Amino acid sequence: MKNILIIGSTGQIGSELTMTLRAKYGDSNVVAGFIKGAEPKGKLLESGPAEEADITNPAQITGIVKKYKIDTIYNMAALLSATAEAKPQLAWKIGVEGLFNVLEIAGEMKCAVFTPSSIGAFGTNTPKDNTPQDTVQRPQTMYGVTKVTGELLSDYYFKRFGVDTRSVRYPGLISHVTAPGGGTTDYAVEIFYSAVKGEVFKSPIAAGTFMDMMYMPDALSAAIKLMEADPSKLVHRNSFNITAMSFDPEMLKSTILKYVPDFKMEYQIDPVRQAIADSWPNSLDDSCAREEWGWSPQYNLDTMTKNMLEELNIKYLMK
Ligand code: AKB
Repeated sequence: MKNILIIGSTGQIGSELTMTLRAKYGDSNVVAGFIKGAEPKGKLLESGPAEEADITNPAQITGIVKKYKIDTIYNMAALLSATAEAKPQLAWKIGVEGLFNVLEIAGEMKCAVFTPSSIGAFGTNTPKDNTPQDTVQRPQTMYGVTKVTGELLSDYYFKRFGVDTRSVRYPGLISHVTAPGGGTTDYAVEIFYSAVKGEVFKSPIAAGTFMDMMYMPDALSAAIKLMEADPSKLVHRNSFNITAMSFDPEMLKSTILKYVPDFKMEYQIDPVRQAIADSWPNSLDDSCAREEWGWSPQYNLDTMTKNMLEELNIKYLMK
């Protein structure tokens, strides 16, 4: 039986991951960890235990691990890329010092740890197309610095102390449930809200800027599948390239136009986000994830677009 703690359970990934893990392992076996000001609400609060779990407070995390006999921690606490550029000190505190706290506790209490990395762990001198699993990682953003450090720390704790650490490098994640905040790839979510509301979308990212993306159901299944993978098959651990699609704003617009023929998009480039996007790969090679633990996404650009529009239309019709 698994006893799971999600740190950051009210965030973009955490909110859906908590519900998916509760459905799989039982509501009472998955603790929704939150910070003050981001308390769980509705089903997330009602369906299972919830505890304040501030990643910068190791005593608080240790208390929860002991109380619920936690054996697996999903560490979803992070600032996204554009916010991390605005608040670099806080990004380090959460992304690196926070992870260090989690790894220390995991070593002592024998917990497995999942911590997401990102396409942000690469930089301008990384090969841009079909970016290999093992390649140059010299990111120019604080977000990227925390992600590379997190990958190294996690591998170190596995090799040195035997902590079962695992991770994927998430691309931009698209979801109709919880909105992202402060990310470079957020435009690929916001565009859908404009499309269903009949508004003109102003893209902060320029035409021709390709980034990897993924629909949330695939992102959740990646985390769970990797944590359940046979450890003897894992050559890599921290962190696996994974992807489902790569597109630029024009490709996304054309796909939306198939379902919303009067959709309109203009460009209003955000220089901070554009510079970050320009430093990231166009597309990742995820063959190691496919070979080592059977990674395979279910959604492509067309099926994701269709489903996003259907779900958001239901959401807005119900308002
Ligand atoms: C961001 O844009 O910051 C994130 C990411 C790709 O890591 N969505």
